[in-house]
Amino acid sequence: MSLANKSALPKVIELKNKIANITKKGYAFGHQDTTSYGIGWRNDAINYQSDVYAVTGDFPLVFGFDIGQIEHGSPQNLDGVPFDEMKMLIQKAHLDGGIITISWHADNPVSQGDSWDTTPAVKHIFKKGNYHDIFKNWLRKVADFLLSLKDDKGELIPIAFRPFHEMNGFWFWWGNPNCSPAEYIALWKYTFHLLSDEFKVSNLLFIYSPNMIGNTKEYLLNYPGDEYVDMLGLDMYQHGSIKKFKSALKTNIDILKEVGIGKNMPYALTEVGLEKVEVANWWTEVLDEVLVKSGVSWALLWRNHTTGHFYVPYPNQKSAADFITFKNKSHVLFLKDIKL
Ligand code: BMA
Repeated sequence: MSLANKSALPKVIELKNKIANITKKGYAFGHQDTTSYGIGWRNDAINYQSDVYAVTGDFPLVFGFDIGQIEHGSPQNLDGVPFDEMKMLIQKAHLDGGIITISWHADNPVSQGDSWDTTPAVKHIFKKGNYHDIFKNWLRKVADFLLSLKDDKGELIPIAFRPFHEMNGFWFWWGNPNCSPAEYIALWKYTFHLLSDEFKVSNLLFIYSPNMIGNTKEYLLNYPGDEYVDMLGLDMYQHGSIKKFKSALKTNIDILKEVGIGKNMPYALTEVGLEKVEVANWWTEVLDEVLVKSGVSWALLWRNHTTGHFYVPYPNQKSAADFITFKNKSHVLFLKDIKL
């Protein structure tokens, strides 16, 4: 396996191999902001916790974080997680053998609105564009943060970086109706170039991750090329019936798998979930039924924000018992399983 950034550290290729090798045993479980907060608690720098741990006695193997607002030099991200705390949680997860993945809900560089402000912006961020300096300065802040993620020996922590995700959806300023595929590809390449060449960020593995698609062509519509990508992702949430979701998830995973095998790249379900998990056996009868033997490296569930917006059970939640059954399956890998 190779890497897009030829100057990336050997640790990044080790991470890529580790991600690919997970599939020999099954797939990893991931959770966004798992140690930052959960239902009824926030990280207090004393107790290291997670709703996943509270229910199962183990942490996820994949730890998701988001650096939205780092571009402004803000002390905390868009969901109120202080960046200095995030850094410590990343160090701890890495020390324990976890895989770190980072997304970036970047603000709109033109309107200064949030990621969901769809004012056309992409075409203005390139050299000679009116917003080029702003964008480049934002990327410098992103680079500074990523280069500050170091382990206890002072060595950089490898990160699976997932910028400008769900680009085929209408909701982000980098999404297709708000920029063309050609503009998106240019955005990706320019971001890659700034981070890798200009700011010398050497600890990143780049993940391309569209939202749910209908066919391979759609999956690859915004693909910047194998020289700019290390791994393939896909985001997909259940909004309708179980039956419809399972069938669509299966189709989507088949596409992801076909592209992944063709490109010899690991692939993962970079976001998945059913908000509030009101289906008691969702873990074993919906998610695992589709993912078992699918070849995905991981499935990352989104954040546990409030009782109205969460994706992983907390103690006594309706799907908690099934979540334990799911966790105990030998092919579903949590943090302790990597030590086996
Ligand atoms: C979304 C929601 C938002 C959040 C964003 C970034 O899916 O959870 O509330 O701000 O992700 O984490």
